[in-house]
Amino acid sequence: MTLKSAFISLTALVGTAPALAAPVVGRPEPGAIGFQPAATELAESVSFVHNVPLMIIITAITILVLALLVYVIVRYNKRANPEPGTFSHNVPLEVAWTVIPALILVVIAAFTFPLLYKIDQAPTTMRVDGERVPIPEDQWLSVKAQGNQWNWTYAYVDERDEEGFPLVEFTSNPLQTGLTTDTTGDPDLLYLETDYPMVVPAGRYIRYYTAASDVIHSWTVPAFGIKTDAIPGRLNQGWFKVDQPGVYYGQCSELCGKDHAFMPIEVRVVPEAQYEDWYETMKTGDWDAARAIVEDIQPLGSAQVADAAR
Ligand SMILES: [Cu+2]
Repeated sequence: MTLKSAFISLTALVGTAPALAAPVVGRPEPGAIGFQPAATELAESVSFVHNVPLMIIITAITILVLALLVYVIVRYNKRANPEPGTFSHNVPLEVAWTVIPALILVVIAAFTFPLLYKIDQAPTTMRVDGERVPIPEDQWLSVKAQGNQWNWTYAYVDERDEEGFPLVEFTSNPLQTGLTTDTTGDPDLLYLETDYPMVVPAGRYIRYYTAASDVIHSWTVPAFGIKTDAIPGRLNQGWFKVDQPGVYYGQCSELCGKDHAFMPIEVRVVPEAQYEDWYETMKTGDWDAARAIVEDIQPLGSAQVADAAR
């Protein structure tokens, strides 16, 4: 937590923050280190693998190598050891320094392979009242994020017209052009805010597809723990579920040309009713009215909180 976010939490505690302000929960903080706070189960798993097993292993390796170096420097320098040994090769040692690193990789794989599988394969069951039940198809929402030089087009593909075109499809442009003279938007969120953000309901399973119209891009939201290459002519997919409403920011994460740094991803996670409101307004074609609907993010009702927690 940075000083600034500590200050924000503090002002929220004493009640000076406006009641309906959009909670920003996923964004890079100046001076922060480590991952952004996890907003999904996937991001929690990614943070755990990084912070616990990998951190323990890398710390142990670093300490061992440092200790060996210090030992060699002290014990075998020219003064302490004027007559150096003339042997070469030590079979047991060479076998050990080949086999032990291989075993360490196997241990790392035991953590990372299941995680890769979990990220890749959408879940089929969910927990309701402590029991695992199949996820009903209506719990899923499909959104396609198409990368373009240099913005994203979002298509809500579950509902389509007779010709197969999605009823809601729009392009999300950065508010900031990246020029130093451009003072549009919140200076703390430079390059991250968009005109028409992606909007999804809290607590629902989101299946996202991603592709590109020109070069390779990458659809990435750090707080969700997802990063999927958007490739022309190929449809990649992934999934996420966010229980906490808020605004989550990401950026294209594949070098894609001169404005690569200016194709932000803004995802507004809102309660179900607010989402429906936004979606119906988008269908009428009045994008600005729809944008206004998700400007302030409503808090979850108590029933929804219970729902989201399961
Ligand atoms: Cu890109």
